[in-house]
Amino acid sequence: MADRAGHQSRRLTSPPVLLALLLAWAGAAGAASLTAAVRTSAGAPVKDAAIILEPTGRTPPPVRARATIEQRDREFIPYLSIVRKGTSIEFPNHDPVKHHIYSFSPAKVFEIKLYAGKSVNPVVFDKTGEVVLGCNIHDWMAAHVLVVDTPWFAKTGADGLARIDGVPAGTYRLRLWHPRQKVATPDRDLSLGAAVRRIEFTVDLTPRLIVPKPPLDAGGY
Ligand SMILES: [Cu+2]
Repeated sequence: MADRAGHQSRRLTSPPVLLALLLAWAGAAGAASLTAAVRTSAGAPVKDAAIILEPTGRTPPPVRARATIEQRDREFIPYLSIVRKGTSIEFPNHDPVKHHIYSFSPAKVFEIKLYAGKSVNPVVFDKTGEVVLGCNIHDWMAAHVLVVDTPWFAKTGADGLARIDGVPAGTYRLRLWHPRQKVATPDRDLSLGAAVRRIEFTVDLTPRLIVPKPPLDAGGY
């Protein structure tokens, strides 16, 4: 009896153990990584390029995400935010002066009138697309929000590199977007397996408009 019970108990427990092992293996084997290297045609690394992987099949359900765009030294930080559709963004003002921020972009029209400190309510970015932010008081202030419908995205650093990890194996449409790209980059279809894929892009940019900031105490704003 004892043998039979032991045998039965082994038979009962082995399938879940096997399943767990199988899932662990599939998880490890199924997670792909993508590295994108973005340069200008002259070979300079391109910072703030958005790299987006959109699954051709099912998109994972959105989660309630939050993001922050600060105002510091009369600039928006960061210059580019990539967020998933439905993300709430807060706009804390760390400056000793007020800001009045706005967007007229179709993907999100809003304004937060003259305020200091914490902004009143977070703004929910509920449509995909490109949003340009400005400030009514400080003309040189500019920032960009790219709203996407996928959890797999990254932006390039000063070295022109971006990496996306933990992507399930499958087929994707790879997009590149930069706020100042001269020409739109065509999307690429690619299939990701377990290995790290490296993709290179060449993107030429219009120069960033630099408007000198008046000293804080001279203009008083
Ligand atoms: Cu401002």
